[in-house]
Amino acid sequence: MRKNVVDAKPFEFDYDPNKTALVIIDMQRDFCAPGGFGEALGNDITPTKSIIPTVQKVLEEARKHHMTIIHTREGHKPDLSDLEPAKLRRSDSIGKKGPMGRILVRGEYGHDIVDELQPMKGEIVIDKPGKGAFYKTRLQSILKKKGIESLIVCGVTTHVCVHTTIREANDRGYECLMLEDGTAAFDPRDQEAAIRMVNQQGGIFGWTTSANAFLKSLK
Ligand code: TIU
Repeated sequence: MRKNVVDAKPFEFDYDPNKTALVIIDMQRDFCAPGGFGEALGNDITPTKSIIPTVQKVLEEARKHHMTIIHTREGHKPDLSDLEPAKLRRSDSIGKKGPMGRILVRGEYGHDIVDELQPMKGEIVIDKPGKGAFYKTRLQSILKKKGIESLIVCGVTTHVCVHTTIREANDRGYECLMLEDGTAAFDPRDQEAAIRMVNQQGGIFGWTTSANAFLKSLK
């Protein structure tokens, strides 16, 4: 029985917290701090940084309710052997030295998750070479083993890694609720469009709601 109900778009989202994971996408310094990958791509990181307190509140409540918590990080091995030339061609800052270490490289300070959202012991961290969290990772087998049916999705950036992950999850049969103010894009136009693209057409990729509406449903 799904006992928790959230006021969401395009209609109420119901879930069983025991079969639901909170998925926090790529809240890394590389996207939320100066000198990282986000800035190297020509963006202002103000919007991605600004959602940290909201995501922190959601994370703390999810911990209190013993939900499955999954953190993801986009990045590559130090030898860049998992970096497709086609990706490097259009993101040529990857692997270069920045103020937080080599950009988007595992083990570097900039690649890690921001202090406020650091994973706790027992929480799952998925390192991914692509935009989607399912591609070349163990995410699907972890979700299957834990009997997860629904995902609450936060993180950055909404139109890139959050969207790719939600689309991958939707095709695999997971129901996704994206938190509108728990996600951010560098440009508000992308944020607005990305939200609409999830909940349009009867919820073509899933549902969207506010962090507060989700928190209310946990109580
Ligand atoms: N460029 C951009 O908006 N995002 C990414 O490259 N990665 C994630 O979204 N994490």
